[in-house]
Amino acid sequence: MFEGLIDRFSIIRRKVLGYGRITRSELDSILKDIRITLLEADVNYKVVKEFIEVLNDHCLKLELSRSLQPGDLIIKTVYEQLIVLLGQTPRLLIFKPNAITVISLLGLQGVGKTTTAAKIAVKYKGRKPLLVPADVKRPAAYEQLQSLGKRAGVAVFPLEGENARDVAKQAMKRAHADGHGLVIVDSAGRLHIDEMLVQELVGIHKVIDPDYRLLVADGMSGQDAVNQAISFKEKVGLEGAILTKMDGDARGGAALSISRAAGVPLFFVGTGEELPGIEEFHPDRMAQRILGMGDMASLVEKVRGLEIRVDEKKMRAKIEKGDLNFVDFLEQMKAVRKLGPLAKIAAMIPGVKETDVDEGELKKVEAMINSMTQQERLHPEIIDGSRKRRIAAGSGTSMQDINRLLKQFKMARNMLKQMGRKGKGKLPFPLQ
Ligand SMILES: Nc1nc2c(ncn2[C@@H]2O[C@H](COP(=O)(O)OP(=O)(O)OP(=O)(O)O)[C@@H](O)[C@H]2O)c(=O)[nH]1
Ligand SMILES: [Mg+2]
Repeated sequence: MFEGLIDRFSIIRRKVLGYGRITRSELDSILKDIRITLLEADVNYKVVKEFIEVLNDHCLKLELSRSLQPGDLIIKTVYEQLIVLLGQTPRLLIFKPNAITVISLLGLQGVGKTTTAAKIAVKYKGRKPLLVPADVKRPAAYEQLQSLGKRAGVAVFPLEGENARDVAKQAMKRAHADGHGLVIVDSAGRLHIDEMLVQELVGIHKVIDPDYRLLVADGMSGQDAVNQAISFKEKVGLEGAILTKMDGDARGGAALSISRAAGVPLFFVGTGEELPGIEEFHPDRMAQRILGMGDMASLVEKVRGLEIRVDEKKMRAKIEKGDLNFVDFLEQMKAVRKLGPLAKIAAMIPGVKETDVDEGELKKVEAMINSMTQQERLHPEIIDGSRKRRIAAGSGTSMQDINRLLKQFKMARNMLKQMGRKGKGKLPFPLQ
């Protein structure tokens, strides 16, 4: 997400932290770099102008000349102001305890409404969601929702009738009767915001009385997404927005502008075509990510969300004794893989970029371990020359690859042993 923006900010950050003294001219140069970076990321120019002015005011109040580390003060200020720009506090869905929470998803054609409806249903499956197809224009739309609902294992209200408003009305009745705690209404998209669409949405909202009217917009469409938010908010009313396709080459402009320029807070971002590809939007975490400070909180939550059950006690004892083996290693690797592509996960760790992780190399490692016998995995020290040759042939790798893997494994094992002995704090990811 936002690779270009993150790269530019990490250069700025290094430059700022490298200054021993920051006077007016250095500050001007820093602000200029930030301005250009934001404009290149397609952030609304008015938002950029205001942001730079605010930063300037705040920086002038810092006692830069007296500080031994003026760069830190600037970075902290940029971080704080970025959080404000991104909407300050995370907007989370609040569920009513003894009533149905109703979400209406609306937006233009092809932005990801139907997919997002299913993603939200999966995320809050415990609330017994009901997916409602209020898209009667396109026959395939209902089938799409139905098949997504099936994959997600959640109920989909059948499309009865030709009027979206009637479908929505019947669906609400059903939701009450069947004890659903969450209703997600997927509406039809159009190429433009026209009067028909507005009337249809207003009509649906009258019968479902939504708690959240959320605009779904394509994160890659930059300022268009912001303009859609402005129009829909004015014509239909909005509680918030969801930006999809942030896994693509979205430059960041929409996410950084929408809250300030449209007055519409961001609730979620879509990060993939698959059903788990949705994340709550946390301004502080996003600011950390943009500034290259890593995103440990998101990472920890992701790991928790997937409930990887690693027997920590057992693992810790093994590490302390230094008898970690390739079976444990493979298990860990598989557990981490469940979270998604390794590169994406690694990019949440401070100082690691998505491009730093060579998936090919990791697949090779997996192939080599798979070619070992169980005995070899449990006792890597028995792997001698002829075993190495066999493993290399079996995994389509070379002797050098095997030697490198064994050497790295030994180093990692010793390092973990030392860290484990210290006994303080948590084990490093993914063993925590
Ligand atoms: N990469 C990626 N693709 C997404 C994401 N969200 C949706 N898509 C894809 O975008 C395309 C359109 O998604 P839909 O959910 O059908 O969009 P829609 O807004 O319901 O479309 P209409 O009902 O035709 O207006 C599909 O191919 C989805 O797989 C996302 O977060 N990332
Ligand atoms: Mg749709």
